[in-house]
Amino acid sequence: MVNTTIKTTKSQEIFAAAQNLMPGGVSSPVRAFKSVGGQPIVFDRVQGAYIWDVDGNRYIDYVGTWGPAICGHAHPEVISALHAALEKGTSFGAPCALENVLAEMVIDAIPSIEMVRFVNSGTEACMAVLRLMRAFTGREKVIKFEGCYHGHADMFLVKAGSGVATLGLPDSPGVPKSVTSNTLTAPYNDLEAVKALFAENPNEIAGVILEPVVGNAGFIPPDAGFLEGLREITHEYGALLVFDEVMTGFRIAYGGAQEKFGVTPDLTTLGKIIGGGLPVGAYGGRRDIMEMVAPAGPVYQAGTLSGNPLAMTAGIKTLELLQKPGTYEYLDKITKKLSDGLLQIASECGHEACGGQISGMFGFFFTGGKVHNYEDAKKSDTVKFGRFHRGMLERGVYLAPSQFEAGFTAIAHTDEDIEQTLAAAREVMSSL
Ligand code: HOZ
Repeated sequence: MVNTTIKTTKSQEIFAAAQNLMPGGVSSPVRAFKSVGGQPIVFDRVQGAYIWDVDGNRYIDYVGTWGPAICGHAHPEVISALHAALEKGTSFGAPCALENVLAEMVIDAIPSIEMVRFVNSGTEACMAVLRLMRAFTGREKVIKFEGCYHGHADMFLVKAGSGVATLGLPDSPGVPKSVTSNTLTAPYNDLEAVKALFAENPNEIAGVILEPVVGNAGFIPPDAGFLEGLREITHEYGALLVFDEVMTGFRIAYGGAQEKFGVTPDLTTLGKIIGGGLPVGAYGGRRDIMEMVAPAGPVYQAGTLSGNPLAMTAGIKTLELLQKPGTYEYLDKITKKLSDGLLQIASECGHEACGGQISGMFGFFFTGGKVHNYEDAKKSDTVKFGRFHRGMLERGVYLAPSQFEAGFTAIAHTDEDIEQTLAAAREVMSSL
């Protein structure tokens, strides 16, 4: 039996002070632990598969800074490349040769990308891609899926996942109806609903954007034929298909979901892993569409820190590390062991649960059956999840503090880490 009382005095002091300084004490909502209860822990340092809090407690980490830490935190090769880059300055606001290197790596890896534009976050990438979809097609409406999250830009805050789902927020105040009136929504994995929207809005829909594997409503994979069906429908109606691979890019396969499932969209958004832990996003796709982006074309989009040498360096080194043979097989092996183990333990302890994984992305819900969409995900027992989350934290395992976020493993996780995690899960689940 492990010691389940952890001392978090310093975390509590720092978080209490933060409440007066920043809304909710945080820089991004989910990390405030609102939906799992209790106080968030405040981190001091990270290394490999582990994080340490300000009170000196160590946790096995399955958030991985929400995905980028796929090689493990603070990988020595990434840190050393960053040290060297730092000596040459942090931002040029002008062309930098490192942009070419990362651009070539992205173009080589992601089937849909013939040209790419770097930005500073996934939100920025999705904002820009929507403008481009509309400009290219001359149409204003766009279809997104319930529970999918494409950043916090106004037009995507409709039935959104991630923090919006975690906090159970209605569509956000401050978002004008006129902006979201062109955002149409359908349940994920429901091709008939998508067909109906196209039939009801002839020649008005610019395209369909989705997380090809949902990570922002919990982990929800596409049903067989769903992505292929979207490709056919968008072709039929002269609309664009956009994969938001901010989470899945370089995560579920080196070439993302489009490589894994063999479905090539017209445009793709990226983030997280391609920045190696520094702020980065990107969008790219067919050359004829991307050539509409300024200054090659008239669709405006810009950014002072875009393509900065530090982010490019961390991204390049991270992708180089991921190219080592066996990376994705290893991620798949340890994550399957974790995911299967959690489901097995839940079943043995008498809890209804379902879930799964693809390579180093996983999730589970406290509900029976199978989760196909956000409505199914909402049936999960979130109170039970909150108690599970707290129990795991007390046993040195850091999971995403929300039922509606996927988990992530890293090549730094060992078999022993997984076994310790499962031992902790058995203790917690047997006492829920
Ligand atoms: N919205 C991101 C997760 N899907 C990040 C949350 C955070 O950093 O708190």
